[in-house]
Amino acid sequence: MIVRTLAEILGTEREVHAPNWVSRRLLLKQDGMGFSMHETTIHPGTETRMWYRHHLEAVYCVAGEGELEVIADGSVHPIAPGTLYALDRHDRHILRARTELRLVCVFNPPLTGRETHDKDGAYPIEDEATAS
Ligand code: 9YT
Repeated sequence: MIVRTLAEILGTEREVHAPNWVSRRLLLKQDGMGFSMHETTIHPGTETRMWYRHHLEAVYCVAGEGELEVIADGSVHPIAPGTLYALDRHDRHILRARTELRLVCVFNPPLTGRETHDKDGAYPIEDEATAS
């Protein structure tokens, strides 16, 4: 059984900062669940372009206001508490935070720890990460 709190993660290796966000990685590959689970805070006024080529991600908003643009069709969806989006087609997308967004994010396959976005807004798969 794993019991863990956000407070335990703050300031540790499981807290990863990027220019537009900070990700607290509650569950990682090494925890053996088959997925990783993070609490991600997106900074207000930011726009983040992402394309998780190697991962599926589901995102559930618990606080804040923003919007999600799907590049393929140009559709724009409001993001607010209670809204989930799932990138089931590795969709290229842009996330805009009007206010600070607090999101619960799940990745399959699980992240291993310190990943941050590459130039395309992707995370590497493990083989790429260990090769570089
Ligand atoms: C919504 C999103 O993907 N934000 C980027 C950070 C990512 N969720 C993470 O690593 O926690």
